[in-house]
Amino acid sequence: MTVTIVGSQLGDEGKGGVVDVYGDAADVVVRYQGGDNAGHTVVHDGTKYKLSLVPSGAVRDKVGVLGNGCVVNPETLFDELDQLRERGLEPDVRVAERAHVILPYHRALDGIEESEKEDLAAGTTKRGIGPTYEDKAGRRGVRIGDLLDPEILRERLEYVVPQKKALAEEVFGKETGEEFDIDYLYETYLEYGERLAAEDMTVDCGTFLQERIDAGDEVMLEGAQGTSLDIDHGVYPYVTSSNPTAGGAAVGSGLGPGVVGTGEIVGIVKGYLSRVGTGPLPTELGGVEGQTPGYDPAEADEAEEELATYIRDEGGEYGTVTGRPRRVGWLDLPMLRHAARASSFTGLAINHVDVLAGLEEVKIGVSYDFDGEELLTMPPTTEQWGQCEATFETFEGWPDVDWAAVAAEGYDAIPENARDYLEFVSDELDVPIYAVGVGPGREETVVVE
Ligand code: 2SA
Ligand code: MG
Repeated sequence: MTVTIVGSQLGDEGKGGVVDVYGDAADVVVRYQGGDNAGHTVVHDGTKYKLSLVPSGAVRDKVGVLGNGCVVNPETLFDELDQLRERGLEPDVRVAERAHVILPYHRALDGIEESEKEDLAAGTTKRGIGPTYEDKAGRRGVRIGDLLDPEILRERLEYVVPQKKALAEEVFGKETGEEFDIDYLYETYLEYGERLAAEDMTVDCGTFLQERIDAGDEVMLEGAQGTSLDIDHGVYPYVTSSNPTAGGAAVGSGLGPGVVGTGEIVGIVKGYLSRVGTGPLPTELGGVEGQTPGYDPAEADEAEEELATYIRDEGGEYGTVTGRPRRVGWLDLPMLRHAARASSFTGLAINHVDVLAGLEEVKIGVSYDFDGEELLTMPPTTEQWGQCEATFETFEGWPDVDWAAVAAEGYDAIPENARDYLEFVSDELDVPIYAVGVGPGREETVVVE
């Protein structure tokens, strides 16, 4: 059996606690898309681990797999593994031979393109994710399996590196260094290949996973980012370059849709919205300069700004690296209907219910007004989405309580108004609630029996 975890909004939905709960029951934890643009905090035996690439299960004595749909930066991979080992763990991590390798020129180009694109910049994590997927689609990528074969690696680099160098130097007018040097790349990445081979880390992912399932193992497929950041179903071009939606779990792991589709598919929902970077956001509260399109602080509604700041502070909605404020907004049901359909959610985990506690009233965007027409789901273009005005339904707020005690007691201990809010969302999406997050860790994740 499989359990697939999918972000239903814009990433950062608080997958950690839910991943912890389901990960405990799993034998194998697989990432099926993305790379070191994720940022999962895993708490195990009272210790916090920050991982951006290695699947969370690796800290819990599970087999962690980076599937063929991932883009892998070997430097990050080995740094994270070394860190785990320094803390006394013995992580068992496998990497799909079909997964693509993030090379230093991908990171360099990610930075260069972001600064050139201006208004169209997605505000990427600059980890080289987009440029690596570009090369994958362009059939000029380097795969993990290529690192194991010196001749193939040399051949691939000799073809692609001069193109990348010309792009950086001639199109963008930048000076380049060793990250565009064939010999340097060859030596360095061959060494990574040797280490992968020495530690017996590479697998034929789909076959490996199917064998584990046939032997009775539970497999958790851990999505990163979220539905509205999906390259197909998200708010293009303000998206990541992979498919976080559940179809991506099949394609990116090598398991068939029949396997993924007969398992559970849990949509992770944050009880409100937050967003890093630009693009429309119909249920946004207030705005953030430089991120909210057309935002002018001089014309902002003071009460709304206060509310936004309250939610931002309570939810810790500030960039982990830069500290810059994230944009926040009310829950957006059209966005969630779109997510539930695209991924066939069998259950929901709704997080951060504690963050909204203490507000007098809480709103949900239930539909959009698009030029006089009522829309119940997201329109296909981002420009249309930008013209949508949210129609809200208002709910009575709930008090701030001892959430640890609530978590210990179970679902019925959640304040009644919060349960009304949660059940409204579940009814509208026609998907049952499997879990409710009332704090960051697994202890604060209420599993609905
Ligand atoms: P990139 O670097 O090419 O993927 O950036 C493209 C856009 O995608 C956004 N992005 C994210 N937004 C929120 N959370 C992200 N990752 C989570 C984290 C992990 C998760 O906590 O870091 O949710 O699983 C994430 N990754 C990419 C980015 O801001 C650009 O708008
Ligand atoms: Mg995060």
